[in-house]
Amino acid sequence: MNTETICALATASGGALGIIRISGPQSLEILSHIFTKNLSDARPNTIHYGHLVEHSDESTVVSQHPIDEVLVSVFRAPHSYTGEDSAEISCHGSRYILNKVLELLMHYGCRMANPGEYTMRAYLNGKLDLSQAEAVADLIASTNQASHQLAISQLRGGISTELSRLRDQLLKLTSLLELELDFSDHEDLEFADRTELLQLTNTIEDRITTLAHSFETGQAIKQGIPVAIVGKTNVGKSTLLNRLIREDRAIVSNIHGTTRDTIEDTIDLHGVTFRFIDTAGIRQTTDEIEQIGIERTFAAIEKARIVLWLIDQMPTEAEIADMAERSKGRTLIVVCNKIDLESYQNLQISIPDSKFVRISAKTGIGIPQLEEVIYQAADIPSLNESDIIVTNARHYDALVRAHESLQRVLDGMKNQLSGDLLAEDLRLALDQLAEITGTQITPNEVLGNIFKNFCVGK
Ligand SMILES: Nc1nc2c(ncn2[C@@H]2O[C@H](COP(=O)(O)OP(=O)(O)OP(=O)(O)O)[C@@H](O)[C@H]2O)c(=O)[nH]1
Ligand SMILES: [Mg+2]
Repeated sequence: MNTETICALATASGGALGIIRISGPQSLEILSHIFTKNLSDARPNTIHYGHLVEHSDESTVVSQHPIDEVLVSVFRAPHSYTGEDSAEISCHGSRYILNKVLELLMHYGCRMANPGEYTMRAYLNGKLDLSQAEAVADLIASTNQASHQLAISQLRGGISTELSRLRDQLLKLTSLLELELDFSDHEDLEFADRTELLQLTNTIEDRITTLAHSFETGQAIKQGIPVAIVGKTNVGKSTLLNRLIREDRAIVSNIHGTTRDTIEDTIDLHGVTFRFIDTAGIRQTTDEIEQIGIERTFAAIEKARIVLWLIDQMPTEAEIADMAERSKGRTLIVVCNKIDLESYQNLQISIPDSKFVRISAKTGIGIPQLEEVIYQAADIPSLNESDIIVTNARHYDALVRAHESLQRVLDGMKNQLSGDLLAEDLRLALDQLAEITGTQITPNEVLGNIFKNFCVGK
């Protein structure tokens, strides 16, 4: 248990209200110094109306300066967010008031909280496991339905439950192997059936592989799916970007080479965020700056998951081959633009493994269809509440290592390795999975890395 009492502003400045959080053993005593009511014996889960006041001179008879009219919520250990005695003061959102209150709380013995310190205390006090603590930060950062759903599911223990299931299976495996060891002196005894062991190991390995693979989807959902809009100059790339994001973001003109640098903006399609990147048009040029812009276009293709290749005339075989090569590993969508003009209406092109859509970026014809094709191309599985998707790089890393350990177990089984050698790798896999939920002692350095990215007050 922490002996220090911490305080911090939990809300962003500029709102009508500001909430200050206090947590630690002295919370209610310290708060009582500046509140018109003594809260030292306040019952848990109660809300108290009163005034925050400043005492001008504590040695003489009370001279109180009112600071604000507030509500104080009182929580008691262990039934609070942090697991400690704590309180939340709802003040008016004035920067002056909030600073004043923090200053007074510190005067009476609070310390300013570090980023994520409330959640770290919740973890250390066993209120949350580590993956749930991380989900708190994801929840606050979630910007769309899908990332919100993943964060909520993780916060509610989705990953933790799944991992504890895997852990049980690994423990069963370990005990079967140990059984084999215990009886290995008795040659006439039937040992644990290795085919059964192999099956169980395969099942666990499969599940870990699936979880690790889900990280790609998790990343896409969390960070937005990058979609590069590329093509020759003047085909209407910037017009399309503006149309998709419903805003005049990029400069549009009939001068070739208008866009020099990449321009990025996002929209949500069916609750998933897509990051559209408008790029400099591809052409031969001696202009040094334009050349750099075109290099960035190629870099944008490399980073993209979906490539929209905009055309307004039939590309040559060489151009098709070049684009197919550059967009390898990504979904290529060939978008024929300007179909509002008669001369552009009959363009047809077919490239293996790519999709074809006809639009007019200028008038909006075909845009809903294009959005649908883009959404399908992202191949985001429709998420059920029970789906476990890994969104955290630390979790992914631990899963990959656990997978390697299990792979060694499998190889060992195939090579008739002895049980004690196998058990060693099994134990390693168990430890690696435990890192995710932090059920084992987590080094301070790791904790520091996790919580430093939280906001103060969380
Ligand atoms: N008729 C018609 N004109 C279009 C359409 N889309 C774009 N344009 C016109 O084509 C010209 C070029 O559009 P931009 O969006 O600037 O083209 P771009 O591909 O971004 O060009 P660069 O930035 O130079 O590579 C502008 O005059 C647009 O108004 C369309 O669907 N129909
Ligand atoms: Mg442009």
